[in-house]
Amino acid sequence: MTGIGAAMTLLAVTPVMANAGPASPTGTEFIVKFRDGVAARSDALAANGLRVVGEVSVGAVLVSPTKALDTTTALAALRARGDVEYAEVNGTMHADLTPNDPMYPQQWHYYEAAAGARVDTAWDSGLTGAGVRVAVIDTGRTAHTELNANYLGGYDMISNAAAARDGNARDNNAQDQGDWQAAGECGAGTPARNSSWHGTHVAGTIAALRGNAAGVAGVAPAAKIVPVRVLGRCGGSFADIIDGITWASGGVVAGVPNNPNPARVLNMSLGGSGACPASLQAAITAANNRGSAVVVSAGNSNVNASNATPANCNGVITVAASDRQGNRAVYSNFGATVEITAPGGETSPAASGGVLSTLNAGTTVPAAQSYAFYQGTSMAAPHVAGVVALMQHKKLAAGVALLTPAQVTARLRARAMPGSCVGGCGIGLLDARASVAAA
Ligand SMILES: [Ca+2]
Ligand SMILES: [Ca+2]
Ligand SMILES: [Ca+2]
Repeated sequence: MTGIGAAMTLLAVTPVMANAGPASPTGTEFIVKFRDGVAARSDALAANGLRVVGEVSVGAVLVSPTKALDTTTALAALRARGDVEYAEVNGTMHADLTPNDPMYPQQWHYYEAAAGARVDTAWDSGLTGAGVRVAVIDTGRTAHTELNANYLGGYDMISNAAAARDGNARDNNAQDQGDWQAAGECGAGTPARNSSWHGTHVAGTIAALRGNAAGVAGVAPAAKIVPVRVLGRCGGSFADIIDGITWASGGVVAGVPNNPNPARVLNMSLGGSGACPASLQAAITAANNRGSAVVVSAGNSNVNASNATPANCNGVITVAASDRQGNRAVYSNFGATVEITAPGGETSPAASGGVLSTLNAGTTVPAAQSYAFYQGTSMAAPHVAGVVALMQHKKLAAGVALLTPAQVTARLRARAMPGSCVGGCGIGLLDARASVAAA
């Protein structure tokens, strides 16, 4: 751990429908074809509790029940008739979606057999994260055409104006001002480094626009991002991060207007060393009690995450990182506090082994939007956060209560795929498709 005392740092290592899926019967309508020369027999249908509601262009009729009936029984009765050629459920198809985003083929971390998180097949459910807000507690936001439509108002929670680099303390503008540093600026021996635009990368994995014929795709491309800026020059303080968690989840922070967009998924791709501070634990527990699942990175030090925080706090979903082959990434922390592993990639020997997402090209202050491969447990966590958004979208679409944080964790873990890991990587590799099915 480098940098100023009691600071946490970001956890990226900077390098450089067409065909039908299985039908989903609604059970409410049927397509019935009477034999050629036989007009639709309204009396026969009525005897089966059905009535014609439309025509289908192959000479069949669309029929709807006039009373509650059992689908199997109704179909059997129709098919037993000599004048019925066929009768079947008017089912549902979904796009077997292959995104048209030109950089999607480089996002191996979504679809490759070895270690991809099966995001592509999860999308076949039609779920997009619509209606779900995900707080990205990180370096803040930058303008990007892949993200602008999905940003909601966030907050700059950095209380030190020098660290914030925007000339003031806390304010309602979550703009990432850059976290570049000169050699030694953040403690003896710390290297010079360009701005990371870390929060922009994390946000892109969660909710970059998909299907817009541009750039990359996010895991939950219709989820909304609430950017909460807590990391600036030389990292972020515990106090600011704690208040960020409280605010993001809908709690009260003195001197700050309440968040109009409380998030039920929080992503924290950041960490420091040591035990979980009691104050940080209290904030996480309170967020859980408000219904917010808290997804955190395990850390990038190739050590047991028991000494990395917030990875070691209770009530968080601690995410380790895998490489492109499904092995624990060389840098990833591990151990009993890890709940699950997701793709974090390795940018050596080839950058393309990292996770591709949105970025900014500025070396210090923001400049043009861009894309880049990063590696890190910081990149793994947002895969999980995006999948949680898909899971909660499923509950919203069904009009039922959202999953509690404990239910989210249990469903993610009930359905993970096996991976290769020495030291403990939780239950295994994230399986988006199965997690969504279990939600
Ligand atoms: Ca500020
Ligand atoms: Ca896109
Ligand atoms: Ca844990």
